[in-house]
Amino acid sequence: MKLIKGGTVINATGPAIGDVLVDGETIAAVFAPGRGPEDVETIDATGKFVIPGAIDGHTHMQMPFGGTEASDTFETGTRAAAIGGTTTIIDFAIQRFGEVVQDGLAAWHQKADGNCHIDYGFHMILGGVDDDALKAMDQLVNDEGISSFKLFMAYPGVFYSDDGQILRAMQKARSNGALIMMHAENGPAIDVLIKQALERGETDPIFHGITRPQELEAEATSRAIWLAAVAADCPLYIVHLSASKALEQVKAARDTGRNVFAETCPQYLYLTLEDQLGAPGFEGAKWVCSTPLRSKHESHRADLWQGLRTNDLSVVSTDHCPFCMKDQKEMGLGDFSKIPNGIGGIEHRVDLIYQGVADGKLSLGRWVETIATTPARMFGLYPKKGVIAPGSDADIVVYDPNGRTRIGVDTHHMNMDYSAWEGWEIDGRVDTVLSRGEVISSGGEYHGRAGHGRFLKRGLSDYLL
Ligand code: DUC
Ligand code: ZN
Ligand code: ZN
Repeated sequence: MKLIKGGTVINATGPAIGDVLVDGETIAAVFAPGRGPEDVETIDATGKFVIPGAIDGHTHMQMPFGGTEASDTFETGTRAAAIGGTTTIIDFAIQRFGEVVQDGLAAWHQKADGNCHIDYGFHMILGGVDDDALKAMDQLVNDEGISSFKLFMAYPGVFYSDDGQILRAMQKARSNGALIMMHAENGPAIDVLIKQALERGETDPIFHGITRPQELEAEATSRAIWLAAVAADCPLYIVHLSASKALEQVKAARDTGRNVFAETCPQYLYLTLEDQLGAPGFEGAKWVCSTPLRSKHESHRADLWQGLRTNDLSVVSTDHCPFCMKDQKEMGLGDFSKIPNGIGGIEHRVDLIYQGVADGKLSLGRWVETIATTPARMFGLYPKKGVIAPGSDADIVVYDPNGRTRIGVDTHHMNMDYSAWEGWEIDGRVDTVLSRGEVISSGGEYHGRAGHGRFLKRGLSDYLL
């Protein structure tokens, strides 16, 4: 048994002073200060926060993309996650066009099995919605613990689903209780803009953002929302929402009581089209991701922070999809459309969103809710994960609000040869991390191991109507 003593326990409901008793892999009790047992190992949390281990509901380890593969393996990526206070990930298994869904899933299990430092689940990307894939959705929900499916309105010829395919998948989800996750960008229209830009000789990384205007994110978001309405209000979760106009669509749907949710990511809360994607030369390639970073001359970042406060944005995930500059991002030298899309950030989400607390933009409870509790509820892991409460897994982070975190390629643990946040020094620091009762990181020392992480069979979303 271990007693985490003297800290302030923060759940989604807010802070409360208390001592957390861990028995084996689970939380046994939360005591009023000083009321816990005395003859057990203690972890001193005086002056610190005790929060549920964070859950990153959107990662892409070893994802094949644009002729290469995301550079973090399940081993390196989950280790970096753990060091940064994330104790569960939900990665995207992939069914490619023409592939049997279950074969794509088996391939993902093979990549992850025995390699993860923390617990993990899978969503399933459907790259080809047909009769067999629709049948497979039932099997995955019923037998495999996979209760969410990602569809793409972008990337024609790769992952793209047309509106008819989307509607059929939504109808299936409505009947079996699954959640549809949507990459909402109008891919065919974007492809026209890309072709026209390249014909004009506009090849620099910034044109990745300029050819994906917010209107095409908003249009796709709106279309997805209406298609879900036609599918008897199938629950819909918009991934990596980046733009004010897309947020307006989600907000309008939620205001009428629709079962529509959205996440954003740290990169959209802090970084911009001009300052990062528009960096001189080829430097901007570091920040090529889709949806793209948005203009600093518009109100996107302020609107996204507000959306997090009002719950129009329910979750912060990373969309962790790292590529090195060397040999990977470089594939797009002279043609931005060939730069593999993705940013790595799994290690920094807890700190970057805590910075929102330090800046007065989010409450402590909302910090925990958006990075841990709501992801657990949204993706069928609650109350096993996402809360400090008796009976829950002892996935716990002791967080030092007075610490500082300096981010950079020399100190991070992700398998990337650059940092999207190079030189940033921010408030707060992950002090100690427990995964199912084991101290896997403490005071900058890492003690975890590959293979500790277990696959999580997930239930249905708590937000299902
Ligand atoms: N967006 C990215 O930036 N990378 C992977 C897939 C995606 O949708
Ligand atoms: Zn996406
Ligand atoms: Zn993604």
